[in-house]
Amino acid sequence: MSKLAEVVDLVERGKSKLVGAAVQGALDEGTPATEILNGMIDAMAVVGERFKNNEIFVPEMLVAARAMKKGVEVLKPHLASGSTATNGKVIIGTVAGDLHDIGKNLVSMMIESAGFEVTDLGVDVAPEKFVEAVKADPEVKIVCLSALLTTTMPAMKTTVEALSAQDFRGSIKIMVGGAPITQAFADEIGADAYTADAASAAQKAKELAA
Ligand code: B1M
Repeated sequence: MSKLAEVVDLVERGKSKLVGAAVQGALDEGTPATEILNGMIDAMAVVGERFKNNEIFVPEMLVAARAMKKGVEVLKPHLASGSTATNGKVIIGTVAGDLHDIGKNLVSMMIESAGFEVTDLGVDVAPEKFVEAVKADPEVKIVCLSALLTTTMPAMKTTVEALSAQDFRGSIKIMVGGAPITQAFADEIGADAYTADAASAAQKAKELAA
């Protein structure tokens, strides 16, 4: 089994203690960091499919998530471009009611490495918290919202509405994303941009801040 295949297998099985060494092994074999990341993302999709089919349950999803986080820790220095540019300030969070943070953390990491200063409000973030965070720092240029559940898509809408009701709306851009989010939904709720993955989120942030 190649080291990359081992990483994928370990994430699927939630073996967080072993993943770090396997990721390092894959890097040592010359596997590009993005390929390893994509392998781990695919592993999480497999985990999600098994959950949907009732083959595994929430605890198994949780350990797989922990394993992926361990892998990303080792990968992080190899993914970040180390850009020293200062493109501005970004606030990011997962919307109210939603505890998924792996995708949000990847978006945060990629945007940071694209030269932004990122404040991560965490998960289950109420609309008012996003509003307060922007009010507290007039230099914020972009607010990034992540949602992984169809049931928390309305919270994303409410958050965009809360931000749009503020005087500062004209000076910030709102970016949205997450597995159930689409361009059509982003348009419907009045977000400025939707991107499907972390790398394109970083690219879009640069465009919006230019
Ligand atoms: Co949950 N979960 N989960 N879960 N979970 C999903 C999302 C699900 C699709 C699984 C399934 O049924 N197939 C399903 C949602 C179904 C739906 O809404 N239609 C689901 C469910 C149902 C639930 C619970 C309700 C289960 C329960 O309790 N009965 C529960 C809800 C808890 C809550 O949030 N209130 C729950 C709980 C959990 C855990 C806590 C156990 C764990 C999360 C741990 C954590 O994040 N720390 C978990 C996990 C791990 C998953 C799956 C398996 C993996 C998610 C993940 O990390 N993927 C997931 C299945 C799946 O996604 N196929 C599933 C990897 C990650 C890199 O991808 O987050 O999509 P993702 O991010 C991508 C893009 O979406 C994008 O960039 C990333 C890639 O580059 N992106 C953005 C994300 N945010 C962005 C923002 C942007 C731009 C792009 O701009 C701002």
